[in-house]
Amino acid sequence: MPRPMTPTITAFERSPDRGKGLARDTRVRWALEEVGQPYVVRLVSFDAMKEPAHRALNPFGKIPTYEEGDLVLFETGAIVMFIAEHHTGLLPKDANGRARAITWMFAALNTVEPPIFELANARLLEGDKPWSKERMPLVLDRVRKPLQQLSARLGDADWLDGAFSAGDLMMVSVLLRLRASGILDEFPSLAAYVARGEARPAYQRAFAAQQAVFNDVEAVKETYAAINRNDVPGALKALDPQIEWIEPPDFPTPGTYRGHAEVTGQISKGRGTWAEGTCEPESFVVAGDKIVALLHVRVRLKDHTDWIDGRFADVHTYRNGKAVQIRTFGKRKDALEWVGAKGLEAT
Ligand code: GTB
Repeated sequence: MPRPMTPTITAFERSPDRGKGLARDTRVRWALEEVGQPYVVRLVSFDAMKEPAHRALNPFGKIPTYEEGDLVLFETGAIVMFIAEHHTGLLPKDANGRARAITWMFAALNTVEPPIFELANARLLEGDKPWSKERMPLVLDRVRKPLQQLSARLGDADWLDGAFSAGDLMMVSVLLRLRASGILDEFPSLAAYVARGEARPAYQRAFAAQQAVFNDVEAVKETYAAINRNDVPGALKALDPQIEWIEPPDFPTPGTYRGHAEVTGQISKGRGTWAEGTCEPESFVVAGDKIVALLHVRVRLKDHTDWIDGRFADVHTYRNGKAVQIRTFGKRKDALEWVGAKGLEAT
């Protein structure tokens, strides 16, 4: 059963893996998908993560975080465990089975992930050090050892302890980080185990959602960048031919515009009133297929000397990589409420 208050998680505004699902919000999304809990995602930039507002949620300045009403959680282990404990589907009903599933979550995070994390550091951050080459066999050895032991324990079972659990969700998420290295393929039973995890519909939805964020948010940014440089064809690139743009009465070009031709007229007319200035997205909130762009407009209109400085929001609905609707809201709060992200207006 979904919880009465929609939880909000945080994720990278622009994931360094470009949507390959390796950032840790994917495991939280997966858990939420497994239990059928809708959620909202607030995207944060690397800079915003280090600001006091984000550190109040996670003192270490990292994603993901989880907010539900007054509750704020960080650490994916704690978040996935909270989700598993408050819904059915990720932990067995019997007390010992639950404790064993939780044991596997800890094993994933405490035993299997640290050497994998160390390998990533050795390659990405220390690859150019004079001692890096000499140290690498030792680092690889530390990755392979727990994998051999895990593979021996899994044997030919589908999951680690009976039915799929939060323990498997965490273990598969951790092992997935190894795929690019080729090490996973040295352990065919673990590679098959990971493939079983990835084949789960809930994983597929979680993966698609984080990938869509990467692609679609970049497209939304490009829409505003094109408008700012007065490149109307550029602004249309991410808009579906059947686009519908709804602008409220108190805006410069109020009305509903359908299709590229009408939207071209709308953008050209609105943008044509500017002498100079910009309309920039400050941050993004994602709810399902809806991306809320929280906008800051600062423009000087033609024949005016004063500047208009305001904040509002556009909600872009994305389907198959294109915006099918853009709905403009004068108040950010109304846009967030409209997508079901009530309570986020203060951020
Ligand atoms: N122990 C914490 C948890 O499990 O929640 C660790 C959280 C964490 O490391 N978060 C990372 C982060 O916020 C993102 S997941 N980093 C930003 C920073 O430290 O400034 C780690 C991650 C990042 C990128 C990739 N990638 O691009 O492939 C994969 C994994």
